Amino acid sequence: MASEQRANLKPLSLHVPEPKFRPGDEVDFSDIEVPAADAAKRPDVGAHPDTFHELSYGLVRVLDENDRAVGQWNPRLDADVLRRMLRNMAMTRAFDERMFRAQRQGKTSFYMKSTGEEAVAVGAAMALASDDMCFPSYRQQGILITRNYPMIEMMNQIYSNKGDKLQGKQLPIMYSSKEDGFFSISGNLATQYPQAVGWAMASAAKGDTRIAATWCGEGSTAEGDFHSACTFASVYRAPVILNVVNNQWAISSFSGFAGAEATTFAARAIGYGIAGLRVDGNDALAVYAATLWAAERARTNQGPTLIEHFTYRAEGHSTSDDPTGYRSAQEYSNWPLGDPVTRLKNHLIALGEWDEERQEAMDKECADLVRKTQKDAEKNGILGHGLHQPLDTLFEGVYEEMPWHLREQQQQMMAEEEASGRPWARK
Ligand SMILES: Cc1ncc(C[n+]2csc(CCOP(=O)(O)OP(=O)(O)O)c2C)c(N)n1
Ligand SMILES: [Mg+2]
Repeated sequence: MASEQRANLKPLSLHVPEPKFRPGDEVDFSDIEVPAADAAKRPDVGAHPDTFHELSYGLVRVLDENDRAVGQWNPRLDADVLRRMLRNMAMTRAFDERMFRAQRQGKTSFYMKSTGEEAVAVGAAMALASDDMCFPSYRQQGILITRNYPMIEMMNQIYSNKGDKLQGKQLPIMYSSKEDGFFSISGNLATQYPQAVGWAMASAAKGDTRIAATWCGEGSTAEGDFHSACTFASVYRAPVILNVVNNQWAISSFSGFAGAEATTFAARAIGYGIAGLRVDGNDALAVYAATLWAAERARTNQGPTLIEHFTYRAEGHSTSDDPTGYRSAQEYSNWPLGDPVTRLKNHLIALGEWDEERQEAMDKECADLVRKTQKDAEKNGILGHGLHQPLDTLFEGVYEEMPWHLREQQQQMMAEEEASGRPWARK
């Protein structure tokens, strides 16, 4: 045996990552470096990819500890735009709260919140052109809200009811809207990455001016799709923004399992020759500024950008998850980058453009609108109100002409249903 032949060497061993804190542990995040808000330099949008080392390991921030917008990345937005940004984030949070509760009330089988990560989707959606194409993961509902997609359509999809445009064929929350440049969400992690790069390449090949943006979680970067997408994006300088939302957790598995102990996710860009930016994901202005920079780079044919949004998943992975079983509750309360909604609110207050009363009124207005919309959506049905789509439509909408073997299966299923006496077979 080889080990006997080399008895003077220590046996090989593997490093198995272990999260620093578990339930009940005292959390100490003092090792997380939070650079000053004005520390990061803003390079020219055409800068060569090999000059992004510092930006891939640092942190692009705009809002400082006194709630002021500072530094080279300050996008200098006017107060109306800031208030719109705040409202989009507050609406996303209100929507999440309500739909989470709807799941707990048994009205839908599944929901996923984006609490604590609202700035990632809203900040980016506001910086992109409204017709740029988004290839999101399941935690960027803020894009649809920012693009004014009707919330009732989202709810109909969550309830898989009569009004669901996807006819109950998708898992709740897996929205899709061609008109709003929102590609169908897929449960198969990271598939949207090569799709976004391919779409961006096609846009360039056709001489179009629209760019693509995609999002995946830090855990999903371990998928092969992430890496092949980066290669294609780099080789062809595809007009695409590759967002990695590092919310520290991938269900119960911590970011270390996707490589966070060794390096940053933004630094993945270095090996591919892509511009890499590591951004404070709880700072809506930093997300906005980084996205605007990357969009200009892409739109001027100067290449893709990989943006890591450093943030924290404040709630469970989904309604099927219970994070108290694997992480300390103190993690979120001690998170050094705070809460994105509170930070933007405090910034507007510091500017003299907002106050607590207006915030309270806005929160109430958002909650009321969500509740009213929910009532309307529920008129189209909820889980447990029977089957909302005719059963035979289960086979439709995939092929223009249904192949013979599916037609045969459809007929067989309908015959079985009719024989069973259940009412579902009736149209
Ligand atoms: C290819 C694939 N592998 C595994 C899963 C199961 N799964 C669903 S979500 C998830 C965690 C993803 O974590 P991350 O990419 O960090 O995104 P987050 O949920 O934190 O936003 C896993 C493992 C899946 N849906 N698809
Ligand atoms: Mg994650």
